[in-house]
Amino acid sequence: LPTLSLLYKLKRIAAADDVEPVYAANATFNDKISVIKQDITTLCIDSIVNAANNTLLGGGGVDGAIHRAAGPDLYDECETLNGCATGSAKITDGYELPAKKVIHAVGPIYWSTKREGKHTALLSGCYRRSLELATENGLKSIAFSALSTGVYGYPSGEASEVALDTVRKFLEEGKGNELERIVFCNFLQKDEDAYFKNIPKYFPQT
Ligand code: AR6
Repeated sequence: LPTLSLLYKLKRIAAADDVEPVYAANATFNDKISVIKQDITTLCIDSIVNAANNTLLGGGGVDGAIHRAAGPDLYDECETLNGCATGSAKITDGYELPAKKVIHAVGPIYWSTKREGKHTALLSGCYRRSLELATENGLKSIAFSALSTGVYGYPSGEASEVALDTVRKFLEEGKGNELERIVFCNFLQKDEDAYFKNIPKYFPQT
């Protein structure tokens, strides 16, 4: 997968006058980041992050695709987990997936949580808890689906900023040193576009 440093060379990512960086450029961090548009179930990686719901028992969208590709053993393990709170995540094996582990994150439903002013903290919590689970389990790579941006209605631009900011802070805090690769795996063009627009703010070019 191309790293961010390579993507900067290959593509023109956002106009310099379009965004103000909120962090200083750091080549080490940029070399850990990839942005791709792909079916996440095909990734041969240590962990993929599923956009699950509170039951952790499957559903539509990326959740359905992951359960179909992983096979019935994934459902059986999920049944033992007693669900998961919104804004948090739990980890399972990957079973028939090429990914070793699946991290099931429960993103917020945008409009209802926005009314309470909790949408940003809940989405950020999903990214942070997923990163913690990856490092606690000795995993070196993680690929995030665009959590909450499907049926849960979180706008792609806003969601990408929460994701990028949370990952950047985690790395700045020195908590992600063991993580070699963090992938933002998009399925739709609008989500990939949102990442390419916002990346220079959080991971500026050196
Ligand atoms: N690979 C990567 N990304 C995908 C794939 C795939 N195979 N399929 C869809 N996406 P959604 P949510 C993208 O709706 O909004 C489920 O029923 C999709 O384009 O899957 O968090 C759960 O059980 C979008 O960008 O999740 C919950 O009930 C992103 O994945 C509910 O949906 C997330 O869209 C969760 O809603």
